[in-house]
Amino acid sequence: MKRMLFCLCLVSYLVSFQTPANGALPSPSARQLKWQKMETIAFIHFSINTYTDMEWGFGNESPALFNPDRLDCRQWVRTCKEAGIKGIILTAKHHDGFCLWPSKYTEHSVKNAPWKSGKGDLVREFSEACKEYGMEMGLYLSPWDCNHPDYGKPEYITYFRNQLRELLTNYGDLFEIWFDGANGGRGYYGTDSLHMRKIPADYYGWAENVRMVRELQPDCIVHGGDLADVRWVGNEEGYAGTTHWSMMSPPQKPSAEIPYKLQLNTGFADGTVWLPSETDVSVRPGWYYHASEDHQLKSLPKLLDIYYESVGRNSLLLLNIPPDKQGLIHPADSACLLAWKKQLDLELANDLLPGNCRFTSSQSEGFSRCMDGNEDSYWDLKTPKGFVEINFGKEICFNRILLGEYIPGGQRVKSFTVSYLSGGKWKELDRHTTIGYKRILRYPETKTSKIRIDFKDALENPLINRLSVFHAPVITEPPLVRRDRNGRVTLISPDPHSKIYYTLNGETPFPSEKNLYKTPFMADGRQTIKAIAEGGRGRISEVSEKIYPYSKKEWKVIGDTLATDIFFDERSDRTWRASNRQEPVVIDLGQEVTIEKIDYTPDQFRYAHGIILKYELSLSSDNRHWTAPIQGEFSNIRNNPVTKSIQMPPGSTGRYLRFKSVETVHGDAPGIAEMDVVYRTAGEP
Ligand code: FUL
Repeated sequence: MKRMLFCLCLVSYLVSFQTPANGALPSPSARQLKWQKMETIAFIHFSINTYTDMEWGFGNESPALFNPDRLDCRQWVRTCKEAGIKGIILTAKHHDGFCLWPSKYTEHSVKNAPWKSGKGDLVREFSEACKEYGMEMGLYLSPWDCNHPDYGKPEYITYFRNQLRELLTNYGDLFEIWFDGANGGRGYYGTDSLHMRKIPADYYGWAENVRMVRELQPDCIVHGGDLADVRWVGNEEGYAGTTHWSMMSPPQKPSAEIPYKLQLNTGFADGTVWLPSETDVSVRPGWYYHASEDHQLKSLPKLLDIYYESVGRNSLLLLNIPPDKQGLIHPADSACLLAWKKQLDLELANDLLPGNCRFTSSQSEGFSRCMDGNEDSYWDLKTPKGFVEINFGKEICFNRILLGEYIPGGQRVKSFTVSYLSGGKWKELDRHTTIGYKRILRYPETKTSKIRIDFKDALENPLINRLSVFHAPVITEPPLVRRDRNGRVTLISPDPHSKIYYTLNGETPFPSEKNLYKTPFMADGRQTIKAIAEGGRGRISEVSEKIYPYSKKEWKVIGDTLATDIFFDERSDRTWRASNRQEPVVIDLGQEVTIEKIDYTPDQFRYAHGIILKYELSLSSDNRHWTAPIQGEFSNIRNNPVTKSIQMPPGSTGRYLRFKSVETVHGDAPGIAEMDVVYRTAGEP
């Protein structure tokens, strides 16, 4: 729903936009071009949710919770700078309505927080830190406000614009304002009960909101609303489509045929407006910091995938790093970012072109401009089709090709192929569609003396301003550690040629015969399993670690052996689907325990089904007498369908759990890929 609102607004905007008068291709404004060249920017999600362990607050949270004792915006900005990030967007106000600046228009802000005795202004400190480090500053202002009593009424729009004006005028230049499209409807809205407030599609009056931005911050990019400069990429997992146009149009067919997220993820070749995408994704499962996720940061290989599937697919990457309760970026997050930057610099450091290569091309005039390092000069192919053949003069090894279009002339390439010479014959490596601002292709290490790129089709003659070939150092991905309900452990490496070494004593494994993994093995009960993979040429992966506090052998789903098998197998590629929407599942843990939290993992397929949005949960000691059901929602699971936790109140004891889906994201039958229960047994502290 929340994003649908965004898309409906987007469509109304697109319909209002005329094809450029001269029939020329859509192209970026100066503000959009400057933004695109930033390539990688960061989100900072830090607010009252940091202290409630929530993703979406209800608006009734007390400002007294907000008290970061070591808050240091300079540390945030320094960390991002060292990771090569060019701009940072701070959640000045998220959906719960709590303001990180002492707004004149509400008491629900840092004014009434213990932090700096209510004299703090976090947006100011953030602004000063950005200025000190030469970092571009952006702000996130949630239109949805679960705290404000007038939300849903006309009066709220005045309040929203007053706050927008405060942010646009009091904190310096902004490179982007993010008007989030989420609206779950539920909130306290200044009352003493949780209830729903729906709004009409044209509630926010975006024309005036954007006019204010243009007037007060003319160089500021607008994300969201219906007069945006950039679009959402259509997911929060960090990937743009392999076909990715910066142009958008009203849906070619009723959006029911082309899901709107897919439209956002691919764009339209015949799009009538330049609306490049922003790929927003968090370094952790959630957008806010949760201590329970400290061990779930995205791995280096995953972050590299995200870079290549966003910046490397004509999108801009917006990577979220959430500071912890102290107000600091966690050391694990900093280390993760710096390792990512270091590896990327290694992978795209040594361009094999032009070197001593000889080039043959369909249009030799101006060819060298695509390799001169100046993105404002380009090779004009003069015809929609063409080719370039690169002769390295000797055998080389490559695994990356980088291409770019001179986008002030519009995005033109519709399809191209890459081939290499092998055994005296040309072999086609692969076929692609779009290039755009930047396209980076990854290959297995490939040896050849010649590479050929054939431009097969284009909207107009391609204007290529980047061409590079790299031999990136290959990293070895850490192995997956899986243990099924019976304690059978399987270690899996994404690289079938790598060897896996592991330990069960908590020590870091090293390559040795005694640590070598050969086949699945039994390791039930309390276990710490650490594993590494050793790839080609001896490269060692990061360490994978799984800590198992107890056995799950006695766990079962009463009356459903298939569910029993799937819920506890630690496999995200298998999902159990209920036969009907409302039937609860009852899990028997085999003993009376004190439950701390319950983790639900939805279907992990890219186009997932059965994602549970709202649930009811009860506990029992005898499977007859049940506690009053806990009702809750998995906030933001629609766009971020990762493992979500239900934190249980202290002293929640039982042997049986009854878990019932009340509502799913798509209204279909609920699906469960994994259920995990974190508990203490009677004897444990
Ligand atoms: C979504 C929000 O609901 C999330 O909480 C987060 O802020 C993400 C960036 O946008 O719409």
